[in-house]
Amino acid sequence: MLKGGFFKNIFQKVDQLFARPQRRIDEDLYEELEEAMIGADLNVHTTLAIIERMRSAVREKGLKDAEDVKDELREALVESLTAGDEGYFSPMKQSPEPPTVYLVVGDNGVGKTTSIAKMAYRYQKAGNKVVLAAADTFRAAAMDQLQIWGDRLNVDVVRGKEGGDPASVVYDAFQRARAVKADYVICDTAGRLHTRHNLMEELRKINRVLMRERGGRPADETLLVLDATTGQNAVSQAKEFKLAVDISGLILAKLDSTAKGGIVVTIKQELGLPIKLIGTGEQPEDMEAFEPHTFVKNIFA
Ligand SMILES: Nc1nc2c(ncn2[C@@H]2O[C@H](COP(=O)(O)OP(=O)(O)OP(=O)(O)O)[C@@H](O)[C@H]2O)c(=O)[nH]1
Ligand SMILES: [Mg+2]
Repeated sequence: MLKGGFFKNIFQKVDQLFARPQRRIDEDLYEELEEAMIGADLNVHTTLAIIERMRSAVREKGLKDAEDVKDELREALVESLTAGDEGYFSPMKQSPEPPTVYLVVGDNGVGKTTSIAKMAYRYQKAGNKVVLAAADTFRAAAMDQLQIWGDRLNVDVVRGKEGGDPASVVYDAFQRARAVKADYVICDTAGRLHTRHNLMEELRKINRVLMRERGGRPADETLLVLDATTGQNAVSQAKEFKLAVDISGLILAKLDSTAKGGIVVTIKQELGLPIKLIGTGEQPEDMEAFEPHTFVKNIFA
């Protein structure tokens, strides 16, 4: 279920333009809309296309009411999120035989560990057994943080030594999961190493170890976490990760903390990577599967 309220901010400036009393459909409205949409991190290309679509709808359907234009905007947003790519929204892949393995990657501070805790909470609540791999061996504090979540949620955490080999932590977690017949292994990874090159090499090595252990099968999903509050920077990060590792989907964290919800559309347009989950707060239950219709419905209060 969607938490009421948090989406309200996301497109607030755009929404407010329609809410003014006696709002007329005129050049001012289009101009203010354009500015507000771009201000909400919707990319320029999409913004202009949507405004153009509004203009023709107003002409062809003889729309008079600003509320009707808002309906056009809603439809256009849903279409930009769903069009052109049948496989864009797909459920999380499962392994034909347990455990299913998810690798969670992303820059430091974006929300990896918290998102993993939320996933663990979700799967466990649905009756699954989960093992977490604290493979961010670069920082002891990072492993501690996952451990704290594990203790709080009563989920098994497999950890290594500080400075140890992350791939061997993933290996150990996988073996543990097999031994205890767990359904999921979710692996936390480092957000920062001495060099970017090392980080990408490490992620590739983790997948090589998984493939060796799983008869050629890498992680079922390699999920890149992006911080929704960082806008275009998140898009650049994704492009960089995408070049180095095979990202299968995105977790968009901190959507509750931004007024720039247009980033969701920009991600689809510029990256083509499906948003699988969205983060809506700091608590374990603050995560939703991403669904375009519900999302668009909710960004307008
Ligand atoms: N409001 C909000 N805060 C979030 C969300 N997800 C994560 N955070 C917060 O963002 C901060 C960083 O989250 P972490 O999960 O530690 O991020 P990380 O990617 O594991 O960071 P490193 O391990 O340092 O690379 C924490 O204060 C989290 O509580 C979210 O969806 N909403
Ligand atoms: Mg972390």
